[in-house]
Amino acid sequence: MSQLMDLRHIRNFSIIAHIDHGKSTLADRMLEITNTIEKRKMQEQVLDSMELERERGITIKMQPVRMKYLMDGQEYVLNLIDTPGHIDFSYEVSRALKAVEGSILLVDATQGVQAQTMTTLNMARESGLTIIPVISKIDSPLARVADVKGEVSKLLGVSFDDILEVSGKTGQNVDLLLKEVIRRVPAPHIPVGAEKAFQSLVFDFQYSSHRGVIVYIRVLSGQVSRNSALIFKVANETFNAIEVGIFSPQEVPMESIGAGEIGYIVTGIKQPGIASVGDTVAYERDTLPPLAGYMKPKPVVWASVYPEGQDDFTLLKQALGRLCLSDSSFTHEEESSGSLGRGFRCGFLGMLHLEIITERLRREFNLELIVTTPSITYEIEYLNGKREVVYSPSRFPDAHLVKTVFEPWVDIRIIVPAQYLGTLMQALYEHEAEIGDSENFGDNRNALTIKMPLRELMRNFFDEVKSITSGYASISYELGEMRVADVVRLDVLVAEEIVPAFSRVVSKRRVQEEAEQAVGKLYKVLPRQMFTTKIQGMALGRILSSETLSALRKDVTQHMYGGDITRKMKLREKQKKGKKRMQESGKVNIPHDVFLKMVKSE
Ligand SMILES: Nc1nc2c(ncn2[C@@H]2O[C@H](COP(=O)(O)OP(=O)(O)OP(=O)(O)O)[C@@H](O)[C@H]2O)c(=O)[nH]1
Ligand SMILES: [Mg+2]
Repeated sequence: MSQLMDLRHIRNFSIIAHIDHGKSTLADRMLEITNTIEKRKMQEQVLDSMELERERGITIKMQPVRMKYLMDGQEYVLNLIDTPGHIDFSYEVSRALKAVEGSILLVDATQGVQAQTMTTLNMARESGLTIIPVISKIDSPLARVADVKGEVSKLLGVSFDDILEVSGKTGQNVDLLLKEVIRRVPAPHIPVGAEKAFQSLVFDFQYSSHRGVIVYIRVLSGQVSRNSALIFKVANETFNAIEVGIFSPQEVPMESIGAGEIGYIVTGIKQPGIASVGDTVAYERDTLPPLAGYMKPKPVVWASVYPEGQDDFTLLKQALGRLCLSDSSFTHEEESSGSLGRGFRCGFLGMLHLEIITERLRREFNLELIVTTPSITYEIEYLNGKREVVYSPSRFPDAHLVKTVFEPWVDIRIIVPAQYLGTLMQALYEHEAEIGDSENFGDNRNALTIKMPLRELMRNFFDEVKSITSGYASISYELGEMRVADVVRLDVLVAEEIVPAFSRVVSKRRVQEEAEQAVGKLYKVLPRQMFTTKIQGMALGRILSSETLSALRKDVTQHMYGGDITRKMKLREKQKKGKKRMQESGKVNIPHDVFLKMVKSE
């Protein structure tokens, strides 16, 4: 039996901040100072190990890592969890916060307090964590350290002396920060009444094709070793620990891990749906009730995902099952649509999340996909009294059947420099927003609280605000209450047939404009067909806009120059496949990139 850690010498903490404020870069320096990663293996934002994280320079998934640090002759174990800053991945942050006792709240000295600074701070406070305020990027020539310290001191109600100043780039003061983590963050303590039993909270998981689900756990009490007979308390499923270990940041097997520690258990479980975040892992014989778990996040946007060829349906099903074992915030269920065949209705926590999941499907599973226009959920009260939640626009009922429609609203926080307030107000009006409190932030910036229909937030609100404020505004939001909505279904018809993938629900007052836009866009991106093709926008039983695509009589490959024969063959293959689908879906072949182009904003 290995020597278990003395709780007094363990500190568990996370780094939280607005996107890009330097969390992962600060973590790099901590890993260096503590010699956790060899110099030659070091690279920038080393904890961002996913291909997409590296390409985009953002953190998508939280990453725990264990470090050792010597202070006053005593060795401490520091478990750090680096978290993502983007709003779509807030669920990662909230889960990480339940596994630690303290958080470093990082604020970029060149940017100041931003919307996600406040959101993540509130999350940390709700979890009762000790907060260490830190100003980052103090090396930058654009750093405004004193101003930003002022903002942070006001936000937290602390004195300037309590706020640390660091640079993740040069490493300045990072050593000092580690010492402050040891001083300020409380050591873990064992919950009363559970001293002997092994209890651990699953805060994340990963999937390995050889070893099944690997659960990431925070041990609350007791200890766990390899071969222990364990149980998922909520799922009520037993398994044997194939391996237990810690993160360095790669998995390092240990004989056992004990109270106060963060580590992993290899479960060998291969089927989806058993392991879930928030579940409690305990000894099989244990009789204590499960720990308080996590709230399941509500999807914000929905989109249907279909394989380009129906032969890939099974592969897509497996791929989605696998993705659910590495991303607990993503949901999917089977559906079928006339023209697209069998596919899945998927729920995402935002547009970036949608983009990341569909990109992972393409890359990790080599799947060609059709993704329908993202939409949100509506609650319908029919004239006959029936109520139903509709989360596919093509299933949104005709107006004459409906008594009332309810839609989700969001609570938004925007931080914006005062000079942009005027133009921002105009945009808010156009997006049907209700403006609440406004707070002066010092530094000539305002923090606004706003309510808006989620439908309007999804109508490119982020990009619009970024552009009218030259990138100086930051936004965060959370789902709020349901309210009565004045919306209708807009259908797009190609050759007089509704294409369900293009249907959407729009505000009644914008239906004409939306119909024109949708038809205009499709007119631009749809290849010409063998016959004259009508493209129409229809709502409330009326055609609102129409364009006619003239006929084409040539083999498309003639347009290709370069004479690459394999490319031509491929195209011919595709055309053949397309023809097959054309018969299935009626008259018109809509290539999958047209669906993509329709989804993408201009
Ligand atoms: N000058 C300067 N630049 C920094 C510092 N820390 C980070 N950066 C830069 O800021 C950008 C974002 O850094 P990251 O460490 O990825 O930020 P992050 O908070 O982890 O970002 P997300 O995880 O996506 O929210 C990168 O271009 C870094 O090089 C710093 O101390 N000084
Ligand atoms: Mg990061």
